Amino acid sequence: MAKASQTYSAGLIIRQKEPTNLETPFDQVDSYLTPTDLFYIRSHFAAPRLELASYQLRIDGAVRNPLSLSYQQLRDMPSETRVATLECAGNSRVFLIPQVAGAQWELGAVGNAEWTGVLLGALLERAGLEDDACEIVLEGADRGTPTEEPVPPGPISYARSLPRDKAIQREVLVAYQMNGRDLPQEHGYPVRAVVPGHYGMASVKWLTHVQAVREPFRGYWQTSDYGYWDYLDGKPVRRALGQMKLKSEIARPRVYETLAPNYVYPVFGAAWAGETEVTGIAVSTDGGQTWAEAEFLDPIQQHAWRRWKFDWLTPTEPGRYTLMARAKGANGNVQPDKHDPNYGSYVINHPLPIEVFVDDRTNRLV
Ligand SMILES: Nc1nc2c(c(=O)[nH]1)N[C@H]1C(S)=C(S)[C@@H](COP(=O)(O)O)O[C@H]1N2
Ligand SMILES: [Mo]
Repeated sequence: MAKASQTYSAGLIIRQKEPTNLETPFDQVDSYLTPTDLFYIRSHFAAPRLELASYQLRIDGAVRNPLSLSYQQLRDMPSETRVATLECAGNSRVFLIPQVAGAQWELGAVGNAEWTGVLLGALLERAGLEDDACEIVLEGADRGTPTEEPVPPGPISYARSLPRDKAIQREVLVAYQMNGRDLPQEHGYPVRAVVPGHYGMASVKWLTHVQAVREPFRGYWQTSDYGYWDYLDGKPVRRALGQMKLKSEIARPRVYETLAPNYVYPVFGAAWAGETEVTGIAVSTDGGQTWAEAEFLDPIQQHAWRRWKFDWLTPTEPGRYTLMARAKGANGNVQPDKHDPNYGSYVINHPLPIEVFVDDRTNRLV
């Protein structure tokens, strides 16, 4: 019999109480799949309560046969399962100097889960996607008035579009399960999109409407919010965030942890990328002056993170040390040295400094 005091999850960190924005304590990450009750939650509005009996997924717009499917009809379609890492585009924002507005995520607005559902591409095929449809708009049932300028005149629902080419890829799911169980309320029950390789904002929760459109969707969450500056013939243009960038994070030691001198500490972390593969991890324990290779604990699997470890013989000299990890991708990319200001308060994928203390306490009376 389970003891009453048995603990299953270390719990989440509150970044915002209402709407619910909760962070994974990243130093608690161990397993390849993030347990559902440790998986971060990022919501712009209160979670809507959808009833299974009345749930309908509408698929319309630039399609030959608009259709509406019940929950049971979705469940009766062939299912697919994918492992995918979701990272919020604002993850690690707390590391930016000077501080920027928005939820002050540290390392834990990221997780890796197994998702089960039907292919978005199969639904679009059934609906007869028109040749001139360029994007697919995914809309959730949650509504409210967003806060970032420019603010729309009234309440709107959460909606994001995907380029047609991405939407029909076999990794993109209309999912009803997470880690082998029905989606929890806060993760989009009963049905959500899962867009592997893209930042979390693309994976629309409480999905009720899929609309094919003939011109690019310019909605709030691709313009006011979740946008960045790109350059076209040298001129800055606004674009919507999409693919996740290469990134590695150190889970242990945690920030400002104190370690004993002269022993082997297993530095542990995870690394992921958007559409490419993570092929190498370099770790520095001296603030980026020298680097050594870490060892992967997981094989390459596209769209999923790879955990890694590095055995660090801690210095004999007490003091403050800065650890950093830098991932390399199959396309030859490495993480940039600094945050790119074109991304504003998003895409914080430079090697994050994890400061720790080495202290010999054996001769202290504590
Ligand atoms: N309908 C809806 N879908 C949404 C959001 C939302 O506020 N409403 N937040 C998005 C963002 S910004 C992220 S990072 C992911 C987080 O998914 P999770 O809460 O299951 O971790 O959901 C995305 N899908
Ligand atoms: Mo996000």
